[in-house]
Amino acid sequence: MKTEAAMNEVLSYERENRLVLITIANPPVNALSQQVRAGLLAAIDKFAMDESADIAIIIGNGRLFIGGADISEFGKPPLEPRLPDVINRVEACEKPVLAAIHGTALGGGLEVALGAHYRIAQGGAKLGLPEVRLGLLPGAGGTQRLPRLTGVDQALNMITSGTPLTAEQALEHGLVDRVDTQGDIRRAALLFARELQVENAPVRRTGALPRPTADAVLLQQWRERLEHRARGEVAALSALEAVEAATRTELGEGLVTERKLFLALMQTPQRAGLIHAFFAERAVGKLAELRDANPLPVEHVGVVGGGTMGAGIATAALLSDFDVTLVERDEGAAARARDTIATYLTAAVKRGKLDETACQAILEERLQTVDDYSRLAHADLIIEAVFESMDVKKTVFRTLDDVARPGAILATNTSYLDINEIASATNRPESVIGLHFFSPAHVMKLLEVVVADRTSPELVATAFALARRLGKTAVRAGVCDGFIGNRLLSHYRAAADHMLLDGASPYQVDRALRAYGFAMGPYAVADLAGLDIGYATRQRRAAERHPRERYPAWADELYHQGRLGQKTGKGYYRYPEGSRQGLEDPAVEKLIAATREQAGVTPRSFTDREIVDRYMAAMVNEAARIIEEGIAQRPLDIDVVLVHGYGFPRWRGGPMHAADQRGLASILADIHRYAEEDDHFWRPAPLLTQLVEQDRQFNSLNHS
Ligand code: 3H9
Repeated sequence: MKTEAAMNEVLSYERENRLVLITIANPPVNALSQQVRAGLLAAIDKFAMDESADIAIIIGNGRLFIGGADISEFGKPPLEPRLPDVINRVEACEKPVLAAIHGTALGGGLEVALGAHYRIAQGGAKLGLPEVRLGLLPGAGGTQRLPRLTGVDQALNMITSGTPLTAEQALEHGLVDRVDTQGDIRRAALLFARELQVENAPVRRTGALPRPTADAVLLQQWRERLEHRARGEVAALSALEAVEAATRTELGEGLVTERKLFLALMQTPQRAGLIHAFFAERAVGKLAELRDANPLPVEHVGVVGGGTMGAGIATAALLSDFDVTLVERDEGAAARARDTIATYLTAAVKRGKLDETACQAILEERLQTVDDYSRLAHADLIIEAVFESMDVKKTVFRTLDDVARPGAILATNTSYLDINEIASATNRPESVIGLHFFSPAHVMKLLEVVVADRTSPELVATAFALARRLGKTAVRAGVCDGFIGNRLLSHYRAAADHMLLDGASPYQVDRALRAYGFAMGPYAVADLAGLDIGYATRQRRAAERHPRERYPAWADELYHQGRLGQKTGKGYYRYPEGSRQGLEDPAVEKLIAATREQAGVTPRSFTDREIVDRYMAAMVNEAARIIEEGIAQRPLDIDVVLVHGYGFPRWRGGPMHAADQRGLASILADIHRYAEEDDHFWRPAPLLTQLVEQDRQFNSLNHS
């Protein structure tokens, strides 16, 4: 006999042979929305009273168990019932409850499973507590129950990194009782429940397990490790405090501590920043032009040019199972490109991303390195990554136009050149697109998809699909010098150079920006990229330089002295004996002082706060222009570019989100003040002025 009742729209209660299936159906990820929480509470109450039911199974409909609390409810007034109460109710139930996990059980989803008395997971399922990545800690018992099951060290591993375990690892650590390998979680859960029923298995409350033990040394080591890693982020250290509470107090008291810490984190700007970043990453691919466009199939990728960039792109494609043909100008260069790719793949083996056999198979079967363009005749997508020169690129595109099959996608990896002009070298400009990878291309997650005037929507859709397959985040950009990222970089870097001209040291600028949360300061970045790049850019723009532009002459001098950064052991910093950790160098400060003298500047001091304010104001002002011109469609696109490609602290959400948090009026006031000294560089963007006048935020443009 089978009875079924809907508790509400997202939760059903189904009874069969004294077993109950409580099914959550809240697509797309079965998030624990108010309706799900209310339904689950009602279902457990019903089960508790149901005299014809012995065991309940909580299971998710669709492709996963539960993706966690409903993030879209965060920052809004809390809605009853609260998740911790629902989970306590599950645990307190007098009859056994089994959690049946497939796909993923994340955050509050895993906490529901921890509140159940037994757990079964489907092979390959992922179980994790990723709350710290959202600036939170597990706030529905996870910090108290997980260490009781796995021990403190493993629980801290999971909670402070947010990295999930596979079902198989979860079994090893005692987090689940059984792993099903047959691929039918519902059936496996019913079988498991039947066994429990036959055995008359008791309820088994995780919260009733003995307090986990941890010696002071272990906790102290964790604290030091997390403080070292935190770089301004607070969530992981708070999570440690909650887990420490689990080692000292009984469950009830531990849950109170956890709740207090969770609510405190909920109020932080970091939580708001990280959740903004989470939704922005998912919104970047939602573009009006993609609504009716289908991606074209891509299996065979051609790459032109086997330097660092071309080899990196080829490696990224090979690691994502594409067939790759790389063309170089002669046999020797083709062989060198193969060696570079082999080195990158070997490094991937060392990092555990690839096994040795797969690496050999890739090199033998899926990679062709040739010196003959005609070998690209069957490629679905060809990415050009040759020297940054319009003439060279046009020659390459003319050749590609001759050899590529009709309908093939012709992409350029240029980082600033006019893609409309490149496309004009072909008879098929609608098939030309910019795919701006970041170096090293097989590691960096950002891909700027640069859409030229004639690029077809199918190409844009294909570029986004390609990025997904490569494990990268794609952001749409329009054509201009530097697109989104490099155009912004040259502007905020100029603001930093102006501060150097006025008296700041590059080391103070780097320190101030690292303290703000950047992965690296701009001068350490310049050393990493190579000072020849900045020099070439200044040369390229020399003809259009405005007489009022303040010029960093010391940077040219560094170049002429052969101080090209890390690769020559000296740049802004010194790198003794191949070290990657730079040391400050008084010789550089002397060069800068000489430029100041020549420019007749009396040096003044800067506070770290002013350095950050000026740097951010320059970034935000130029970003507003980029949006106005339609180069970026929304502020969130800029946030994603800066976070994924330029080391901007993710916990600040991105520069546009950070600007909203700080207040646009105050940034505009700063710009007006800076303009009193230099009204050439500091011209307020009309969009920024308009938003301030209308008392609006950048975020208001994300939803339009
Ligand atoms: C938590 O649990 C706190 C508790 O400890 C305590 C509470 C008291 N809520 O990523 P996708 C949306 S904190 C609302 O493309 P996938 C997402 O925005 C939470 N919405 O799919 C997207 O919407 P749209 C801890 C969510 O298959 C759609 O679902 N949990 C949530 O590539 C599809 O998402 C996490 O941090 C959510 N929780 O990956 C897990 N999750 O279609 C966060 C997703 O409109 N989620 N959406 O763009 C994930 O990591 C991935 O979404 C997941 C699926 C792996 C689940």
